[in-house]
Amino acid sequence: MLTKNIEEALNGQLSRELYSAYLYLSMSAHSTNIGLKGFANWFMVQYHEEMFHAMKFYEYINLQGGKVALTALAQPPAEFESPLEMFTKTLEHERFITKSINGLMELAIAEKDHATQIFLQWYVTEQVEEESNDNEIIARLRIAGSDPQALMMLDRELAARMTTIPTEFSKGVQAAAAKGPAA
Ligand code: OFO
Repeated sequence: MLTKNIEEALNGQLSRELYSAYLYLSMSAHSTNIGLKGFANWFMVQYHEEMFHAMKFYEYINLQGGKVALTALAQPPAEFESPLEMFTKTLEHERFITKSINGLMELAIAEKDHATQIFLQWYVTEQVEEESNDNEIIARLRIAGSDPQALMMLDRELAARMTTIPTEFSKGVQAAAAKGPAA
């Protein structure tokens, strides 16, 4: 069972995860548009990951007898000056999400909601990985500077990123996850 406060906070985070997906889909579209297929792939994989994050909240709210309440999503930015700007914005956004998850955890602790604390633990760990990935790519982009060859080499590396989470969300996250990674 969820308190009203927790239910509202979980729904807020569900919207933020959906916005994250929307933002990275926009970055993927921009990358395709400027001919960086590897970057486009990396952001498309990230889009799927964010949808997975969102659907885990969706499923948890339902599982606990709460009501999912969807809200309008803001329009994401569509133009970026450079790949470095995209990743700087990505890191900035992920830091915002980390703060948001931490806030949710503090609320769950204050309300003595142990189940929600356990549920959120996965996101706490995930955020460490997400920020670390972004920091690593930002460092690589800084080293590449304005060298087009170095940029294309990084583009090839990012093309290799594969989705490791299930994408059949309509079956429910748990059921889809039981089938293992998406092809
Ligand atoms: Fe990018 O971790 Fe969810 O939002």
